[in-house]
Amino acid sequence: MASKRNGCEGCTDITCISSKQVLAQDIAKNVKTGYDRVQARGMSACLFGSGGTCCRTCNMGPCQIIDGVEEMVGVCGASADTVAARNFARMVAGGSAAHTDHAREMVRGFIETAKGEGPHQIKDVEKLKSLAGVFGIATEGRAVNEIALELGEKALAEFGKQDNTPLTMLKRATPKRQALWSKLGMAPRGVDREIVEMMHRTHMGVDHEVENIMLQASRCALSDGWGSSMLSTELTDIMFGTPVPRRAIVDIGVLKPDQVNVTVHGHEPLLAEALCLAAQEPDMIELAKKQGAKGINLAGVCCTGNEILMRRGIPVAAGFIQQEVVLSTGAVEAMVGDVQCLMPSIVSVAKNFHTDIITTNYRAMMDGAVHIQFDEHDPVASAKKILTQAIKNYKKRGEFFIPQDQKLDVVVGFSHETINYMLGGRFRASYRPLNDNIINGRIRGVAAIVGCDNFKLADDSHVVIAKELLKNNILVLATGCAATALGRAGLVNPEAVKYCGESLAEVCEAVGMPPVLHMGSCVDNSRILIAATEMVRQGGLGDDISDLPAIGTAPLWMSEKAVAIGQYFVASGAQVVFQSLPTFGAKKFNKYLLEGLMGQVGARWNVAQEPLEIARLMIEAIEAKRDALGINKKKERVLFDMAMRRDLTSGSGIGDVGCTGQQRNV
Ligand code: NFS
Repeated sequence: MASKRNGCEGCTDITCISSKQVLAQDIAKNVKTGYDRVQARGMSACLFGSGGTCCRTCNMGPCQIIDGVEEMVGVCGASADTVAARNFARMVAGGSAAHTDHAREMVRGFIETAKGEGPHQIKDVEKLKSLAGVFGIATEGRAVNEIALELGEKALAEFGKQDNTPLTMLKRATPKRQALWSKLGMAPRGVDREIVEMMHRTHMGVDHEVENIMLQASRCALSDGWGSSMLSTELTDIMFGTPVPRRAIVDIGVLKPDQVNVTVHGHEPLLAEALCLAAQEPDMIELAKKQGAKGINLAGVCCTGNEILMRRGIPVAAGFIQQEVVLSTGAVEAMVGDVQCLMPSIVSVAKNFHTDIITTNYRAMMDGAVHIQFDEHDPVASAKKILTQAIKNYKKRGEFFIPQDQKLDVVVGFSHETINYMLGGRFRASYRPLNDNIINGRIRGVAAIVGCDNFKLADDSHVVIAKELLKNNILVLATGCAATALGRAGLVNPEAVKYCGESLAEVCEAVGMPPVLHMGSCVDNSRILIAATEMVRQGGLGDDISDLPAIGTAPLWMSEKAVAIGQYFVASGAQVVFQSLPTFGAKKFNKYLLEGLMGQVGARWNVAQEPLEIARLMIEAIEAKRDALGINKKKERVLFDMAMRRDLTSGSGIGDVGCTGQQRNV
């Protein structure tokens, strides 16, 4: 079978080797994937939809609006700008809602843990105390679980907060940013409230002014980035352990021919953690052996994969774009999902094989799937029920194909804390060396490559962008499915220094770190906000995120969550580049996103079509920030001497952290 399953004009080849190999097998010949559906649709995407000017907010329409044509406004008189801004803002609300509902579950799980209920413990006490400090919770002389319970309850209250004071964690931002948010009326008050207000204001007949709609969109997005997502990341770290560098493997080759393969797909780590615990229980292993398997092999898909990869070193089988492909191996006994990014098509793909799709969350059902409700009060028992269903399928496995050589080594686990210690050394954790290397020009700046994959676009886009950035001595941070894609290409690995410019390679080699730092799942983009703020706090790179030589991109975004993330990055002062935005049908609104926001929040959205164009734009933006900071003066290049190397590596680096799968609180 040719690699070009989506051979339509304008579409791209499947570049991912493991996907090509699996889909070329005879056993996959009846499988239809997103690539096939893109091909079947051709390039007939509706211009009103893609330009953002299709309005469905009331039943006088749907109204398809043409900017500048008087008779082509909405029946209510809504202009293209109003409609596009409302649609965009609703995407921000949708994405923020997804992160927020996920985060709420994590906070509830955290409270149960603090009460001593369930199988988990408070693992990172240092981080607990530090976050307790942010919430003004006394820690001196108190029991760990007592502090955790107060923190959990205060965190939960952030969701339903009704007064007009800002969310607690906004105080982690730079003083300048906090002052700006407060001046603009952009500081979020309650997480749920901002989403509700966004939906209200974009209801028919309420807010029609682009800037006012976007003011609330920023507030809503910030309630996600600095509110729910950040809470989720921090409390998950405290409960399951803050990630530390560890070796792991990614790609479809992580499936095992002689074990029960269970792929965990979705987002909330409570399910995945419970499955990890249950899979180690002797009765489950015994059951698997009775069925003729050598054991149980858990592998992640999408962001759940990234969560357990970061904290446990459990392999990731696939990112978003490969969820159907991993099933097409015929080697998966069950794909277990909770919420978000599960394509309904996986049920029909699974029907070609012995595979069960198991849904576990009452919020996310699927026709044709087996539903086993995950009981958060008895997580391991639920997980055992799920695993039992999967194990029973092992004997039914027919012909299968695992691309065994397609598994790439990665070094993951770069939480903000890890970066701090790795660069600064165990005894003087600090971003100072990073700042110094940026100021002296060895590292030109920092770029975040985040977000999804997308069947419409070249699936190697992340890789092309990353290689160009590395070549230009820009350090790359990665999260989400972008991080998985970079891992598949061998870039999340110290050996990837071969792709770096000379000076970045020197720094990475001295520290022993990969030039692409895997920072986790999409909710973990909040780690990037904290890391960026810490860089500012260290000094020498301006007094706000908007001064940093740093920029983000989500080149293959597909989910509303990516739009929420983009908006909270921009509202926090970090520029972003997307491949396209559903806004080009509304000139004034589009201009506001691409230019106007700059004057207001010091950052803006950018759009560039081709991966190399995206990379170039990012490099230019970083160099412009360096110019503005006055650090682009020509300096004699300094090569690392032994003393400098010792200085960089003393008591730090991934070498001494080890990759044993053990948690170590940093
Ligand atoms: Ni993020 Fe994660 Fe992947 Fe996109 Fe979906 S899994 S939360 S939304 S597709 S990166």
